Amino acid sequence: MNHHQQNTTAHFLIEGLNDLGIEYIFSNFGTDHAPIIEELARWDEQGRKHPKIILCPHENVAIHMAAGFAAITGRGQAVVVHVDAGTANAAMGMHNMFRGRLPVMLMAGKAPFTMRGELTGSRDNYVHFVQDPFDMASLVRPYTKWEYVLPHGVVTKEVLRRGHSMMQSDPKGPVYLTLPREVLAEKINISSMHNFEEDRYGAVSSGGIDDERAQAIASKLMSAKSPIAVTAYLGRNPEAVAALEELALLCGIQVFEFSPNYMNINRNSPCFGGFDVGKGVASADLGLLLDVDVPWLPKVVKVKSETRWLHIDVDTIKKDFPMWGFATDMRINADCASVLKQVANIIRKKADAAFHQQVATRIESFKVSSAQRKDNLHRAAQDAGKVNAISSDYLLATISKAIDQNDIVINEAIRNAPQLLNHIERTLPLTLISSAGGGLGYSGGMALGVKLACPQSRVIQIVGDGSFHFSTPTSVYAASQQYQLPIFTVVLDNGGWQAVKEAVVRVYPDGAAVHANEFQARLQGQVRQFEKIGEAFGAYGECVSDPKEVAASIARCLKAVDAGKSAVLHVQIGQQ
Ligand SMILES: Cc1ncc(C[n+]2csc(CCOP(=O)(O)OP(=O)(O)O)c2C)c(N)n1
Ligand SMILES: [Mg+2]
Repeated sequence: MNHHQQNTTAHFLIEGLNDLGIEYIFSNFGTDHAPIIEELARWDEQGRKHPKIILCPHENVAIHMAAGFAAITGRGQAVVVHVDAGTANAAMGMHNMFRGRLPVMLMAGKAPFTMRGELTGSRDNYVHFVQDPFDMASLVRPYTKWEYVLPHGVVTKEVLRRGHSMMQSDPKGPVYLTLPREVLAEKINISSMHNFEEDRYGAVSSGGIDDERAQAIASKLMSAKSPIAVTAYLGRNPEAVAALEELALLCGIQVFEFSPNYMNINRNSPCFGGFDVGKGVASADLGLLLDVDVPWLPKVVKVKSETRWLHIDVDTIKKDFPMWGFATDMRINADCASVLKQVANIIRKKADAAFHQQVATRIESFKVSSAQRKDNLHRAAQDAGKVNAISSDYLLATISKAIDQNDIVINEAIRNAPQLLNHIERTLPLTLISSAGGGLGYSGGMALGVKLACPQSRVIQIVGDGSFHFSTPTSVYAASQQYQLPIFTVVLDNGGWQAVKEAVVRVYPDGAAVHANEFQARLQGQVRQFEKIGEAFGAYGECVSDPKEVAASIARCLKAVDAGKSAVLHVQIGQQ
């Protein structure tokens, strides 16, 4: 090798991303990225393979595409944004990914620091003076596990490996790396660039537990009369779903989900208890909290003091929650799939006929509440509603019938989320995804990222009208068109922010706002045609206001999606 042969830092950045196995760079470029864009052209010219660039007209879509891709695959990708401005636009997505423990490497260029042409990449534009804030990383610091400024090209690959291992280690999450322009343009000797292999520098995963604690959990479960489990994000790992379904059947555990980010248990399992944790808590003598941040609302759900709680979670202490407040009797920081399998193995060996009989009787008793739940849902879905006030129960039950079990639903239905969760039957892991964070406008970008990860599945985004506004939809359908990622968007139009109205009613049930029926939550205007926003970027669009038309509208939209176009269905579910 010629020891004086050189390449730019930007070249090694691309090479380093390749080494990490990064498949996509969701990008929104600016003046800071000139050295990267130049290198990409050189690589293309030489026919060298680099991570695929997905251009996103808005950073909100870039970061949420990475979120959707990571939610399905577990593999964090790169997002490249423009200095502080792009970081600010991506910050809400960073909040969502941080709360969802989703890995992503957000990279922002940094404005050049030289002013007189001292180095390649030196300041040559007005904005280079104004896009250099004192503490750029503070924009996303509350939402990162790690942050760094690339100090010199010679450590590019080591820094990338470090950031990648951080984001992929349990609990996973976002990292932030900033790249000064002169550093990107700097020439580095090839001979000084080292490799940092995954097997020696890679991520650390949580695993199972010692036999003693597994035995303790097993014996508590075997002596419980009415065990329940509450979970929200165990379903990010299909193996954990299978382990939970098996253990629930083995021990007669009734499983509840509260504000789930994933489908955690097959809805057809006799042990699935639904989403009303309060019902389970009322009679439970033993509760398992499995990968859950907020198992219930303490103000609403009263827990009996006699109930014992075992908490198994990738993050038991909730290290990023300043306040948490759920008492547990045994806290185990571990991987749920491994622990549940360990416990099931012990119980299988210990269980006798009497235990199996007791469990069978218990599971039989679940049938009553389960049948009642299904009956209520069936009844609610019978009434299709009126013109301009289509029932969301009916709409979501109709969508459920029209889609396949492999199709993936992204839930941003907000006040209609209970209807979505209850009516859209899911039986397979990773077919229902929601954001763990509170930043609205995630579902469009996430749907695109999910479609990228699962080209064979249909992706259905169900979103409130307010959230659709937040989702930067022109950017969603532009990217959908450019990269042939068809998604089906259903906009639930209730004329604004029902959640905001309900918050006021909860705090001031007899207040002035209730009396005046004014909650500052109506989004009104003579023309509201959400479907046209899709149409403007090549999507198929429809608006439906008559319940009789719902099934046919859905069918036409799905046909368009199957033919390769996105579809936007604007549904009038009635003014709030
Ligand atoms: C970025 C962001 N801004 C504001 C909010 C506050 N917020 C929470 S729910 C909500 C209303 C959402 O409206 P929509 O999607 O139509 O759902 P609906 O409440 O009508 O069911 C708002 C504004 C938020 N969570 N995130
Ligand atoms: Mg709304």
